[in-house]
Amino acid sequence: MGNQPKRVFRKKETADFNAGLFREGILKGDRAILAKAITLVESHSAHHAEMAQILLQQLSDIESDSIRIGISGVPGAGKSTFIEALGSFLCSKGHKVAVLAVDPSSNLSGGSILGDKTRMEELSRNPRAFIRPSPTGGTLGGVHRKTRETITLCEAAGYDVILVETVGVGQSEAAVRQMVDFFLLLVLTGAGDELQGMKKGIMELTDAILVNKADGANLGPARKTMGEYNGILHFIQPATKGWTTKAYTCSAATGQGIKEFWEVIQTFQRTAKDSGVFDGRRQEQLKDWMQALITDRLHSLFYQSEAVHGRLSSFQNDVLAGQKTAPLAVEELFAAFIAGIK
Ligand SMILES: Nc1nc2c(ncn2[C@@H]2O[C@H](COP(=O)(O)OP(=O)(O)O)[C@@H](O)[C@H]2O)c(=O)[nH]1
Ligand SMILES: [Mg+2]
Repeated sequence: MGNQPKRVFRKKETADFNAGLFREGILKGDRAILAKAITLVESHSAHHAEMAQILLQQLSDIESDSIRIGISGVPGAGKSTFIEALGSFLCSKGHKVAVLAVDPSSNLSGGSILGDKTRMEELSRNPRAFIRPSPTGGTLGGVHRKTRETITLCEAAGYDVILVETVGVGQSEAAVRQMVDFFLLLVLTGAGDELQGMKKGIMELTDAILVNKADGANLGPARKTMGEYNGILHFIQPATKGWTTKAYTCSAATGQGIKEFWEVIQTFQRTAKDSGVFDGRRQEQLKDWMQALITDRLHSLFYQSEAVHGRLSSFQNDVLAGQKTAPLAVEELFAAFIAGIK
């Protein structure tokens, strides 16, 4: 088996692409094959994208009893340390844990989770864990799509806890909320200051707020902060119907509160499954995903069209020069676009 994965990928790619072999490898939990499949999903080549779609289609019948958890928080909140602690705990309980990242800024930084691998040293060596840095390049929409497909691949490979980390910038949080069952916000003490700057919108996305670094001299302040968050959460519409978003404390460094947090997740999963909210959300997410794909597709079809390309800048100039109104310019552009695709 050891040599197979390399051969699958090195051969002349399209004609010989053996989705069946990939499927088999993934179902066996072969990490090398899983990594290669993710590389296909993340690739910018249309050709690889096509191969990825064939494979995803072949995996669409795989059932998975997974939980997808989004984890957000400002840099320094302790996300990586927390994922290391939670991930290692879950692996020891027999779970298989995949850690993915959505980081639109990684185009520039080269992927923050990479540097973080040192903070996830134990987890990255654990045979039950799989850590994948954020795909680089492309728009947030593109990164979103790739991460969604990567989740599918990881679940097919038997990973039943999917942790999706994101940096605390508004847009990526909303994108991650769209692909997870449970959304966690990690915060630090000093809620007073932080809450002022924190957008209510982010709190509306969360299913739990964890005040991290509740250890040593910080234990008291962390508990106080938890109380403050709980006070505010009273006035905020919960992210999940039938679930009350609450604040808790933990120490990712000592492991205190990690087991209790997992119990919260399990209660959430049970409650949301019993009420139908869990499956309902996943269905909604599939619909949204499809909608996003259509929008993406239309967008690129429009801007890549010769008819649009050839006219866009002169129409823009006309509008700027006051020779055409913006709506008229758009009307004419669309007329040209539609004529071009007929
Ligand atoms: N005392 C304490 N320090 C922590 C805890 N969690 C993380 N840290 C430290 O906080 C810093 C930032 O943590 P990191 O996991 O890299 O945060 P991230 O940027 O959100 O991924 C590191 O120096 C960690 O060692 C904790 O529970 N207690
Ligand atoms: Mg980090």
